[in-house]
Amino acid sequence: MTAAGLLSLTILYLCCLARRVEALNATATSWSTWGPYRPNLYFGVRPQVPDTLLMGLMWASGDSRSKMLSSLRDTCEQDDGMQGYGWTYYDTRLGGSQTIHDTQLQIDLDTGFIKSEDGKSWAVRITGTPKAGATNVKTSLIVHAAVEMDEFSLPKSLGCENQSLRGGGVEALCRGEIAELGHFEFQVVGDARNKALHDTAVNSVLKVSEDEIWKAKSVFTSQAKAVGGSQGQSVAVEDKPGAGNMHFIQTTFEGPFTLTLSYRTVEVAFLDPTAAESGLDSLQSAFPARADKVFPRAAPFEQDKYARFSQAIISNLLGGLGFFHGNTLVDDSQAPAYEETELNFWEDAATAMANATITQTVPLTLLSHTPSRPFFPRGFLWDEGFHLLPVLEWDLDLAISVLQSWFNLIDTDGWIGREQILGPEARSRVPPAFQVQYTHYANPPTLLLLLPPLLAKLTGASRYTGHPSTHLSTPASATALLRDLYPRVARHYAWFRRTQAGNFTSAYPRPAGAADGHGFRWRGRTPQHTLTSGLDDYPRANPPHPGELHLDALAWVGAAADALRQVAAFLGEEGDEVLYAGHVEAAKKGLEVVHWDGERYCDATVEGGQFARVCHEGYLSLFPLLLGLMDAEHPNLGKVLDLVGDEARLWSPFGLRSLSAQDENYGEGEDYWRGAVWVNLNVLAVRRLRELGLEPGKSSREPTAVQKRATALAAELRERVVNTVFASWEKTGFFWEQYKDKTGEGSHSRAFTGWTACVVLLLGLQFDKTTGERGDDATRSPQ
Ligand code: 6A9
Repeated sequence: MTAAGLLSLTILYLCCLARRVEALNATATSWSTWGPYRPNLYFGVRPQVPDTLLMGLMWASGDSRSKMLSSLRDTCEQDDGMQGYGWTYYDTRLGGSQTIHDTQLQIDLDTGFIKSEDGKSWAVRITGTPKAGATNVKTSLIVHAAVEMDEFSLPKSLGCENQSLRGGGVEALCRGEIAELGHFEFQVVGDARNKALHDTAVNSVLKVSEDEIWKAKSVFTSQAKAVGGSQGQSVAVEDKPGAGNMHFIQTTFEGPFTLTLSYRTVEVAFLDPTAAESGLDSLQSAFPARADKVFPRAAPFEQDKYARFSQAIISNLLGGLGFFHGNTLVDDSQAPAYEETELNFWEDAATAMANATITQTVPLTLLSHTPSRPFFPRGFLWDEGFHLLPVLEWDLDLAISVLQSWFNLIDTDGWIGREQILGPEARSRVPPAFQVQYTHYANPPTLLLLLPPLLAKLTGASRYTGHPSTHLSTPASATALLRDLYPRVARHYAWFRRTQAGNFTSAYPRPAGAADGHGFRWRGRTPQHTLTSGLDDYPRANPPHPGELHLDALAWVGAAADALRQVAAFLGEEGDEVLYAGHVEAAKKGLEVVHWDGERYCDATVEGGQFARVCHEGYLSLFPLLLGLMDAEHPNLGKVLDLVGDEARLWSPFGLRSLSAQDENYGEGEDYWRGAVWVNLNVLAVRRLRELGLEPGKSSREPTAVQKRATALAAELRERVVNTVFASWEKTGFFWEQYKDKTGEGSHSRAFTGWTACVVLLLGLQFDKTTGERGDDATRSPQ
């Protein structure tokens, strides 16, 4: 070995050692350590610790070995015959209960997860209830557990032994040790009433490699196939307990059953089946009152069915929280074509992309809610800003730790990837063409917009009835938090302005008075898509032009600047406060000079050498309103409200349409953002219209006519949107990605409890509809 080689080995060793020590110091657990943070699985548990213990539950028909192998349920899938699944009550801090209606296998499953306050123990109680009328229902349950090797392949241990007490008692016991978790144990405990068909089998698979560790189903299936037919009719796979890094504990039942999986670090006791059961019972009975307190319901949504609705929404939003760890694919080639300055820039960019070197980043970590467990079980930047709106009400600590996790991903340039596909497990759900993130691509900065409401909660300026914040309740700690976040968010904002700037050189004709800071442009568009804007197929200038200016990009800059202005003011950063206030004014000026065509707000482009506006009425036209850049006295407000309330354009029986029914593109092509009702932006619309109605008038105390209209629209829109999501949930058992403007039916992805969950924020809004005057808000802060 060369001296250099020896040296680098030594360095590697020393840094392992340093890592190891750091990890040992970090064994402190808290309520947040463990949870069902693998939302892509029907039930999967892991700690918020990288390279660690991954656990989960699979189930299948217990009729025969071949049926078992062909019906194995593991990852949430669209088409495996579930008639609804989800959390009926769930709190990230405490636990909750998920019901799974497996119509194909004729069984209802319940996974009740509960954890101790110190985070050192938890249990999941799995109950199976055959569907009414179904006889001889045999179900095979497979608990799986695996330890990851850490990045230096340091040994981690896990061993299981079969206790095999049929019909009750402990069925299996596993022990292990991982630096971050210390010594731990978990056990599977049966119930005396269970009719177990075979002895519980503990099946160990030795040395499953790093890229297999998360594939419980495929590892199990190939293992089962490898041991082959020697087992005859037996459903259980091979009974071979022992040390290994992946274990399966399988039990097959006939009829109803209960099985409890309990975990503990060895210094505390197990949550045994009795403790788990009573803990879950008290969680369940306390949950409705808590949900009602945080999300009060006002007329006409007082009935109990809306209470169950709001509980299901918040539970499933929270139940979609995932902890992700792994590398991601990035194109940071900064190819000249990515400047997008030439005509046909998207073709040049595509060529450059095809030739670019893709980098695998170092492993990154993210704690994030997810748009949908079966479809999009990973982090999406602008979605998370919506997810955190209800979470901010529910649990401030949780919202803060998610925000911190996202802001930690902001790189030294200020960039943050739009879609976080970390590690092979997350990657396995995304076609290769969509895996790579580009360092010149942006996405709406919704997370920045959360800072003012967060600040208001931290300082007590706005009402907070969620979990009492445990360590941020003093002004000093609020300041410390914002001081910590501020440089990163400011960097991200500066990155956005710099990289998504519109071109105001003499190269393109611009309206008089338009200058730098008055216009921005999403990079990464093609004739059909502007994925970076979040409004994928919303119609824009066609063909695209390097001189384009996008209305929403400018509105996001203006709103983000206003958010930063408020943080700067709180922190006493006067210079920054003035700077950001100037950016807000510039954005407002740009809206009028560049984007207003006399009737509506539009995109702008260059056409035949001339400045031209591109007007497709829809959500895009509403951004100045939605993002708080128009006040009640704004001269264009009346026309914007005309558009909102026009049945022939945006106003549908089920909420605001994404694209006007009169637009030539309405319902055309992919028909994604071309008419369907999206809940996230409808919620912003209700909230903003309502605020406009409540704004104190400059000249009189009475609301103006336009304010009364805003209030009336808000009140009516609120009811329509809630009714739409509710009716569809009641009928299908699912929340949906979007709703059809013609029928109100849910469409695209189901089990979409991402931003659709924001509907819960509408339940408590009160309006006095008889007078059209200012209403009161059950969720408003005391003045
Ligand atoms: C592509 C296909 C299984 C599209 O909710 C996440 C995003 C939003 O941010 C965006 O505004 N959704 C909206 O227009 C879903 C996008 C999913 C892209 C995945 C790969 C995977 O097929």
